[in-house]
Amino acid sequence: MPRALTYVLAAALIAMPARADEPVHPADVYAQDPVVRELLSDVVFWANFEGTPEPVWGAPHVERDQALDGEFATAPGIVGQAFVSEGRSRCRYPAADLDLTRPGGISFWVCPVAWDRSEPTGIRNNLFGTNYDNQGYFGVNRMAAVAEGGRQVQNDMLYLYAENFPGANRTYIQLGDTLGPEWENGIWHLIVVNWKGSHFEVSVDGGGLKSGDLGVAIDPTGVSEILVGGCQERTLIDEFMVHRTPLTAADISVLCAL
Ligand SMILES: [Ca+2]
Repeated sequence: MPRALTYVLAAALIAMPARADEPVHPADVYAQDPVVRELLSDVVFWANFEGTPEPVWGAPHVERDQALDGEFATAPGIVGQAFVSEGRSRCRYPAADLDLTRPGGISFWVCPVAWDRSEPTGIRNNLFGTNYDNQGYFGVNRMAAVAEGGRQVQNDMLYLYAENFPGANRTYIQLGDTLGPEWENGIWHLIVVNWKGSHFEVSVDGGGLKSGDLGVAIDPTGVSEILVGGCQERTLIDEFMVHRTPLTAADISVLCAL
């Protein structure tokens, strides 16, 4: 086990009793490693799913019933416990900490558990997204292969979408033409989404940042919620964080090495 992860696990176990009434910042949990601590010092929201959907940092006053659609279940995660999303279950949080008016970023871990990749199903697994009031929203989905008339017309894909922003282009950032064997069930992946002005960037597993441009500055009006999960097929999601500044390639490498 990597040394940094050992630190994190030990610290996370100490921090586990914390709830909304006893907030814990991830920089303090990762305090043993100064590089990780520095990276996480700008985290404004953190849900670690240690037995509850409630965030341990940011979005105070979220109560369990308000923070959940469907069943809440956990399973062993990348650190401690992870949220099990299936049957479209998802965690939902006020977007107050997701200020799109300045550059920022999101990071989270995903592990497919029961993704059917044997044949085209057209199933959509929502990994992360924003809710909206008649205006722009964005998120990351897995779209299983699609068949029409016995012919496969779309590959099994992971992509970021940004739609309905006033005056903006619809933006899709396709993260590879098709999900490779590294997306077999049981393997964890780190997904990072940055936004800067009119620009979205996405990285998977520390790979190069892929980008898409809305054509106009991202307008935060109407983005009301952060949604974590919403998968049809059983999927684990863990250590969801909103960062005050976009993550650099070096930052992402640090997260990947945990
Ligand atoms: Ca966790």
